[in-house]
Amino acid sequence: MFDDVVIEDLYGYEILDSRGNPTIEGVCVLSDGTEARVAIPSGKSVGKHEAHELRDGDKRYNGKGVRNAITYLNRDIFEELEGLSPFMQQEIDDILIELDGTHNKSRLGANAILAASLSIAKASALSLGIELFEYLGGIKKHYLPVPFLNILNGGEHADNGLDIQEYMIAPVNFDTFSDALRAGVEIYHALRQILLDKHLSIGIGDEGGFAPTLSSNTEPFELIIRAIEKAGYVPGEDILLAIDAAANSFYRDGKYHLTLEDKHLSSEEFANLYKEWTDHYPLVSIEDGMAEMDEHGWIELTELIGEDIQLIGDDIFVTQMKLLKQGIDKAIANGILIKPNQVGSLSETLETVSFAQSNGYSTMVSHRSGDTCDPVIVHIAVGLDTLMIKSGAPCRGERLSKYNELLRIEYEQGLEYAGKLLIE
Ligand code: 2PG
Ligand code: MG
Repeated sequence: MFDDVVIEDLYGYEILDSRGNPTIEGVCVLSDGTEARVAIPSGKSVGKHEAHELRDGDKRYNGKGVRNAITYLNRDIFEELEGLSPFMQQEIDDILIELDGTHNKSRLGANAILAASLSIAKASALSLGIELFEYLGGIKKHYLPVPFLNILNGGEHADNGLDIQEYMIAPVNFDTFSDALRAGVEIYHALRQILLDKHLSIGIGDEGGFAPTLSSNTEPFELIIRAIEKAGYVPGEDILLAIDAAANSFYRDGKYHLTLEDKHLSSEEFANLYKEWTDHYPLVSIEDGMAEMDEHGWIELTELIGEDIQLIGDDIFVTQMKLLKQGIDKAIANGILIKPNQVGSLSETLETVSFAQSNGYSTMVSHRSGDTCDPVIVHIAVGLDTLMIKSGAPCRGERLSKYNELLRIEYEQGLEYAGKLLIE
């Protein structure tokens, strides 16, 4: 009977993301009446090799309109896919890549291509009456991922002068996802009270974490550890710490410029500073510890602490298998961040995840700093058992939509929580 179901319509329109910038909401309609929508997120601290996000560059929205990308979706992409079965994702994505014809999806736009790719997958799952994570991951056992909650924002996501972009807590020592998330929320609220008591700002950054003006890049660790204890949990046991340094943003002329502390460090010095941090604090995961152009620094950092600490490559791998492979060959990092819009199609995202997993690299699915309330990334994390997800703080609708989708999946499907797997 599925032979009869075909793609009947594919179109998009402009909606706004969490920063008030236009983005594509894509719709796929199947011949059996199924309709699925997806919304495409957008990053601020972007890697050089990310797939191209097509923006109009005219007067509307300061050049950020996406009408051209939508025209490509409604016209070129739809013409190519109309009448095809939606259940052949790989073939569909291959067609899209070929139709675009560039190495970085710059002709049609990765935003247009991903809108087609994801909405077709979502419609397929809906049409079959199964969850998207089941459609993507099959019938094997699935886990609810550990949420890495970015409760203190800095870098390009705030204007508080912190050089490090994200300070995250990972509630691991819990039996269920909902208990883990609750602990994260309690700690977030405890941190708010601590900041208030110290007369520091409780204003928030792009990802919902607080963005107070502080005096050093390690002060957030102290504050967060106090918040963990205030909420009644044990740092390093119940709750682990993680950062995304997003080091691209303060790497210039071969040095890492920690402006807040007036430190200007070589790769080696910076790697040693990370080592100090991991020795002093329950910091177990560092994302983009080195800049993407500083391969040598990456190799050095991996050599120094890669045995004990999770080192996640975001800007350096940009969810692309080819770049990950090069990194693995050079012994760079031991984990990868997964953002579908960095590569621009679902099949390529899945390919990168399974390549990472089969090479022993850990995988963390991620939102973008400009996001929408679409929780689609949750299904990639659950379906492919990445065991980790980051979607900002438990604050702001577009961040919570992912955590709430995980709560729904837990309630309806009763999946096991991955927390204890990570610390075993
Ligand atoms: C990151 C992301 C998400 P952006 O650097 O990991 O947190 O930020 O979307 O701005 O690239
Ligand atoms: Mg990052």
